[in-house]
Amino acid sequence: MLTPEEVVLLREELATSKNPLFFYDDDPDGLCSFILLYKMHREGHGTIVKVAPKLDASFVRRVEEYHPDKIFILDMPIVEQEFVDKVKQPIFWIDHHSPLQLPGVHYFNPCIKDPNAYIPTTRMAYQVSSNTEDLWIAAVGCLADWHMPDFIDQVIEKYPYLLSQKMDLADVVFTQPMGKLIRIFSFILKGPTSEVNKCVKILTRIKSPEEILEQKTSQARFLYKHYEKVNIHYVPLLEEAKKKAGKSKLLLFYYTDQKWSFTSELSNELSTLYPHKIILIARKKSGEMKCSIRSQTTVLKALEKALVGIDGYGGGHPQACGAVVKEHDWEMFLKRFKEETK
Ligand SMILES: [Mn+2]
Repeated sequence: MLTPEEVVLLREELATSKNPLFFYDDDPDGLCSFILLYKMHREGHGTIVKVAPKLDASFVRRVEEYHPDKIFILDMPIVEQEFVDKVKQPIFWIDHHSPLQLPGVHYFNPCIKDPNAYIPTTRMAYQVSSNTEDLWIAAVGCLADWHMPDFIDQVIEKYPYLLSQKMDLADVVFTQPMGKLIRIFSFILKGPTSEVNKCVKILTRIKSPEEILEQKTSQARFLYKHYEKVNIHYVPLLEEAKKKAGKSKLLLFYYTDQKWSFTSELSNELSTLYPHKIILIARKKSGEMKCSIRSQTTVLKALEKALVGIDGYGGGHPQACGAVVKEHDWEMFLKRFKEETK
């Protein structure tokens, strides 16, 4: 969690910013962090960081385009020094991946003090915004990042139609209406950029989760339609992946799709269906294998070892991580990964 001093500092910096630019990760935790902070003053712009989980110098263009007075980076595992050096604005980076301290950046990461802390960025953004009207958004961001928020009792009390009682994280995410809301947030981020941006804009104006789930307004209907369009592509892939669950400890599923990335949604859902297996979902795109890995026991170390000397990179959290491996090194990587996870 953020310290009280950090909360005060971030509130002050947001309050005095006339045109903040937010860069955020391409997942519900990133999205919810942005919505919570943006709604405090409704100033500035948000940019989703797609393609790779890092903010590199190619994003300097965005800064030049929007002329922000401050930059806020949310839930991004990597920021490149070149980006920091090229922009003149003060940078505030809130994250919960492996700490990476860069000179010239105001950095907020609970893992610096406690390497085992697991506090999604949304949880910290909610500390800063502390607007109870957005309790449901805070819950979506935390749960989507596989974290049971400390305010779950409030969620049950305020939104019994999302979650009726206390239960396991996996049950909340996959058996309750709350889970559907998480899926909607996740699918809002998929599809053509212009449509995604429109959805995000709409989402900042939605007043309650009920509005979306019951499609009460034309804006909510737009979001729901987008979700359904994406879901049509997801469901058959999940069914196909389930067929790959055999006797082996590893559930490996590949698919090729230029347009739709469902690797993390598939790996999350499969890991709860098959809790004793290591799940490896790989999507082939542009000569690379983009992977999402899940396991109930720690798997990050095995991934790091398997990647040594391989043309690729990866990282993340102990039980949920990702990697990108060049196709020509894939077989070698897979062989090593199997050995490391035996
Ligand atoms: Mn996150």
